[in-house]
Amino acid sequence: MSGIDWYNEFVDMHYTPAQDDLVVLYYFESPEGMTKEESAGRIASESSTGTWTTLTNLPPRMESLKATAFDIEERYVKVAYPRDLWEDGNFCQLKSGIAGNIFGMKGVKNLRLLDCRFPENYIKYFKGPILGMDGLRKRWNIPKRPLTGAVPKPKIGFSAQEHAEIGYETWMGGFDFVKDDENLTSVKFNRFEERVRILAKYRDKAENETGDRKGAFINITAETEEMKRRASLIHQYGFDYVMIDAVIVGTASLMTMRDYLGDLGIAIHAHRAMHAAFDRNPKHGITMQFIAKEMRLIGVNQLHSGTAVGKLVGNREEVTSVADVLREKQTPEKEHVLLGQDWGSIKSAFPVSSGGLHPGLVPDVVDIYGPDMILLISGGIHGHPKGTRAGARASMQAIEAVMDGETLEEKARTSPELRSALDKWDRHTPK
Ligand code: CAP
Ligand code: MG
Repeated sequence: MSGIDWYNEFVDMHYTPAQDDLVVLYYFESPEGMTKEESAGRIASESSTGTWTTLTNLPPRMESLKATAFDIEERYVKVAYPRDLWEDGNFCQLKSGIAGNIFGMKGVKNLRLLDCRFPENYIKYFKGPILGMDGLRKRWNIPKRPLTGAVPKPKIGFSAQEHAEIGYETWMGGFDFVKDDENLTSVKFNRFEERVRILAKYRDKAENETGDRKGAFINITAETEEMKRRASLIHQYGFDYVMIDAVIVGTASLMTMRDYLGDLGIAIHAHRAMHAAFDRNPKHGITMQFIAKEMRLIGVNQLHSGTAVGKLVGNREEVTSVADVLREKQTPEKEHVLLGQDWGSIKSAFPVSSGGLHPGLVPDVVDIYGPDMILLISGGIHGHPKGTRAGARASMQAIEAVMDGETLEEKARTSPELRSALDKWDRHTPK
């Protein structure tokens, strides 16, 4: 090493990743006056064993722990990280490395973590989902069609009793699940304990009247010990799902909850609120597919992944990439988007499509995802001219049409609730 810095020692275009290297794909832009190689060297260095200046008396081990930027193509760089850099089973430490200081370096104008490919001897330390998609379909006896749910809307403001009554109407309209919204936890006018108790009462009523199993994604988001208490109450009332705002509670808390809930046989519905704070900008931040990879490894059973046609950002390519990460045994490689990933024994997870949907958009969403998904239609049922139960019925009629290869117009001839929904929204794509 000579001179003031040694970043160039973290770049080797002839390097071939070892079998058990972790490989990360980044998008980056160099600042004025800096070459791609100089930026790439800084990314590899700062996320592994480097620092800003040359050092003296380093132990020989240091050389074997260095990351290597080995494939720089325009604004994309692949960096290989030796497996020994990473603590077994500690996803927090991984993010501190590959998603830590480097985002603030002056050596990049923009930086986006696109994807990370994990070797088998890294993923084997993670539990993954307690049940895969097949296991959940079996548990709920819903072999083929999308599983359905809705949030009482407006998202917050109802009392526990009012919330549960809307939930009952949702279940009676044929939906499988009633979901809390991301910012509904335990507030003065809707205490958690009361909501669980009353929802259980209406669930039992709906099950008795329909003969179908009915469930709920009740939001336990809070400090971790409190989440455990709320999960235990949910278990006590016979529910076998919880909802967690997974990005907000964070990696450490989610890992704790995966362990705790796994022992209770409870599945996790992961809401992704706050993801757009860092995955929306195409030039800087962290992609939703990387977040999805983390969530599947840790072990959520389903994760919001967008609609492409609804009210929130996320185009078709992003939505299908996230779905591939969650569902496939082998996630395919997509240049500059996804690194291939063999998931070994990690079970699959359902993508959740939600946000601005209504019966008229069901064909589009099923066309994008196929039927292996959780379909959440909330404003799109409560805004139905004949109310929640009719709105849920209209959505189920739209799903039936798609599963039977019928157009919505054909189906609407014998489905008055669908007809009313199409008369109000047609194929409207909300902004
Ligand atoms: C949808 C929703 C969901 C969003 C989250 C909302 O309600 O409940 O939180 O879908 O976005 O609060 O907007 P609507 P994403 O069906 O009434 O729009 O799924 O993209 O994470
Ligand atoms: Mg919501």
